[in-house]
Amino acid sequence: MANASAVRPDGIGGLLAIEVRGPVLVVGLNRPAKRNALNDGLIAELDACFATLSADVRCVVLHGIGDHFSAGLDLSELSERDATEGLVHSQMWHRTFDRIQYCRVPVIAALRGAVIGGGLEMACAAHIRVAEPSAYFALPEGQRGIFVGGGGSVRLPRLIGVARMMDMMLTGRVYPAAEGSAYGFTQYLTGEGGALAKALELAEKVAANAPLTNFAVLQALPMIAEANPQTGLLMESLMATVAQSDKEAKARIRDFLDRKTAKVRPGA
Ligand code: 1HE
Repeated sequence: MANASAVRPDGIGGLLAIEVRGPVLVVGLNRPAKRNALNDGLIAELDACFATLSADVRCVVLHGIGDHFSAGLDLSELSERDATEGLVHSQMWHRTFDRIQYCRVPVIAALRGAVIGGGLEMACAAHIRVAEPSAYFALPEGQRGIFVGGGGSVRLPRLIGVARMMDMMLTGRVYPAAEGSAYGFTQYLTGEGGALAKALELAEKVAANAPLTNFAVLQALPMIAEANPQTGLLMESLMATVAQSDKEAKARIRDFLDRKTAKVRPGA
């Protein structure tokens, strides 16, 4: 990272470690003593963080401070919750994780150690997931007598398929990083200790894209992919027309034609 980093002045409340690195906001889940278990306070801070992204942020990197991304739901808060409170809690998580998925800018999750339960649900709301070999993925909800409540049943099957998720929940199967990468949990697998650095490297690339292209990829592409084909094709045409008429697209294409930009080569 060439840019100097600085702690974000609002610092919110201490359960997140937030750094500004040029156009990239680096958001660390900061309860390492509790393996970044997701209590209400942490979810509230995350919600506030994503709700108040400043206009100069072009990409967010989400990671866990310590050896683990997240041990999932803070189970110590669950024991006293009745059914109505459980519903409210799940919908609170949905709102917060939606803020990640429908964020104005791309979100890249850097994963190490435990990526468990709600931690996996949170990672699934990001747009790119990078894992290092220590990362492992599990849904121990079955063993705990509960169910996913943070959007996992909506988002995870789209990445790995319903059958694999059923197996994880019924048998407690744990996927190590390499297998997880092959099966679609993550798009990148790095060397040991490399996930955050790789996420930051990717974030610099992502932040350099035309904002309208990033908007189209985050907001239009998932909708188009889920739409019926005729609706999808129309939406695609409309989005393509808007994107290519933007002055940034015209400047970038002019730069290519003038041989001012890098060619597309393998290994990029
Ligand atoms: C926790 C939690 C937690 C750790 N809630 N406190 N998630 C789980 O079922 C995963 C449960 N956690 C574990 O299996 C292990 O803690 C880990 C494999 C993640 C880490 O093991 P380790 O040996 O490094 O740490 P530890 O000694 O087990 O935990 C350190 C402390 O964190 C300890 O507290 P301490 O006060 O005794 O030091 C643990 O109690 C605490 N801790 N994980 C609360 N999850 C809305 S639907 C989503 C549903 C779910 O997410 S279900 C999955 C729940």
